[in-house]
Amino acid sequence: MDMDVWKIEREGYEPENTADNGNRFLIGNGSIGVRGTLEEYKKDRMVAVNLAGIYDRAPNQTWREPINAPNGFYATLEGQGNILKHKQSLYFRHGIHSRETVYEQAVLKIERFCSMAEPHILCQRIHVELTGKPAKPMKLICGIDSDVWDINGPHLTDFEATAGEILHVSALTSEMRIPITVKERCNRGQDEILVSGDSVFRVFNVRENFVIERIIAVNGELTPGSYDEKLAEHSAFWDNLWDSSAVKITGDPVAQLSLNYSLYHLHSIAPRHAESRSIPARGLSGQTYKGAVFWDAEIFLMPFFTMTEPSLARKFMMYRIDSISGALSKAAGLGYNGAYFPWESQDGGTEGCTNFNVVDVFTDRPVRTYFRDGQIHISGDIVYALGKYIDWTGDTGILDKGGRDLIKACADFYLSRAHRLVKNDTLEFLDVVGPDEYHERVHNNAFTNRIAAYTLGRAGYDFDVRQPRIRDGIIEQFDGYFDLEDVSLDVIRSRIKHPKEYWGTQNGVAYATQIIKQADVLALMQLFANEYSDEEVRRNWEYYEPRTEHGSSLSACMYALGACRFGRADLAYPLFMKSARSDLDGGGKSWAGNIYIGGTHPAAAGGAYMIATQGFAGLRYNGDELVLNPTLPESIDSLDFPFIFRGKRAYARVSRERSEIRMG
Ligand code: IFM
Repeated sequence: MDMDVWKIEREGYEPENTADNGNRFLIGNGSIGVRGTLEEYKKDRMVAVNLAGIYDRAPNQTWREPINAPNGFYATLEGQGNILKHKQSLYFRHGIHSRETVYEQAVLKIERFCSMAEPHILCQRIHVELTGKPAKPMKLICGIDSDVWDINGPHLTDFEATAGEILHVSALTSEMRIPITVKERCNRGQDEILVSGDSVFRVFNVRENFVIERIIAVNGELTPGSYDEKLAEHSAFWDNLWDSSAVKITGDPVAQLSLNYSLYHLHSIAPRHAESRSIPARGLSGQTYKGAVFWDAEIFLMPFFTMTEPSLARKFMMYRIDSISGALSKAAGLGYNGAYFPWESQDGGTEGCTNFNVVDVFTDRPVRTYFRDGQIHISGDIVYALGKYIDWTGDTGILDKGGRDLIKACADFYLSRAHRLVKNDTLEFLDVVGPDEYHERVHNNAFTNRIAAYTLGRAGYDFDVRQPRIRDGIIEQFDGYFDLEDVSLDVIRSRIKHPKEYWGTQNGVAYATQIIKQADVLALMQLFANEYSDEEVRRNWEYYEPRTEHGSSLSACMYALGACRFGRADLAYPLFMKSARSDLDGGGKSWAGNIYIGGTHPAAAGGAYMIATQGFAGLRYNGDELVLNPTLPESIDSLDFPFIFRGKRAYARVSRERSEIRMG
């Protein structure tokens, strides 16, 4: 039987896999993300109805994080007996989550989705079949449950829970007192209402086979229409998205499923409903990483949206343009000119990154980190993404909407942050952190210097920026990197004393060695691909890859793209699968010291798209024309995908025999 490349399923009731399944089975519509937890779960099983763009700082907490709304999908059976069989599935072509649980006395089937057509609407259908002989009556309790997961909460206060025909829970965020409301209507009258603290439930006495449909509105009004009508609109929305974005892979159904799944995630968290919004590093999978937007959005997500839905890519850029005040004040606060964008950007472009971003597992004390002060590449990453967006779409109009000012402000920041060498009048950047966060406070990180030079150039400034040493064709990641202890990853692992210990900062096991967290020089070579020959990429790949932990999900994609450059699809393929299956397989790094960093990995999903289209198919714009330079893995016979270039629909088809781009 052919494999269904649009569906995942897991058999067995597995509360021990709550965290991974919560990510794996996530549904969302850009405005709301609902973790793939089961309907009867409570906060201890990480239930989250994550709201995009609303942040709060709970009393006595040091940082803001996004809000989880009360859970309108809550449902549980009573009197059903033990579990005999259980299956959880996700039909990701249409973003529909299902569970089917066979109990001793009943079969419970629940289907749910976050409407793509109406971004504040959630829909659920519950089906109970009584299987006892004779059938045993039982209770179904469903409603709005306020017992949801909070990492640094509680974030909601002043609850009101009421029930008439409609269930209604309202609350205010604790810091800014933003109203949060959840309303629910059901197509069938209940036997009883239960108001329990801040939650409200319908209780049904189930005496025969039974189906109910529930429509839930989060921060908005309930809208007319049945479950089936809403499902039809939602599914049609998804079909349109796939028409303009799906990459067809022939010959390798597992690769096809994995890439479909990656693109599903990207679509589910894309802020289509907002004018100027971006995507947080952990998507809408909870409060991890403070719901903040990192460089992930510009470097790893923008390519997918620029190619398939440029109007959305524009919103990402507008988010940075509209939030430049945060970047101006961050630069000013540190004594610099121009715009230094937040490393972890929250609402209005405020910096979410603290100076103590890791908690040491040995002392349980926060450790001073320099991501906030040192990852100055972020401003250049934004300018780079804006430049690429304009080159690809031809949308120069964005320059007049604030893009030009943003580029200039970022260039001004770099000029004031740089040291100018008297000797040869070049600029240096000292005390920075590159993409490899294990080495903080380094000088002249190659990636940072190049992206700063790009920014200065794009702003029309004429300065030389120093590039680090090159030894035997290998670019030194930063000044003095080659002098660090050269040990293998195995040796580093043998030095670890605690499973959750953080490898970076000055006491970390990697700090004084050449072991790096993620692609750094290889990221440089990918972003500025036409400045390096295939042979240079190969040499650097072979040097740095064995020294890379791939401790960030952003790493594999850059190495896969590098391997495609020198024709080694066999090396790229496992890295492609690692990126595409990051949330399917789960088990990635979930701790930075004592801080939980688990959740979904949109950058890896975006990276998988880049590998398929720019790596395997080798699609790029060389300034004059679009070209294809394929490096197909053995298992893949062909790739077909649509994209939009300069406002026009195009299709690429790549096979071993023939490659072509068709416009129109
Ligand atoms: O942006 C990344 C960073 O490069 C590595 N740590 C995780 C961040 C969020 O994904």
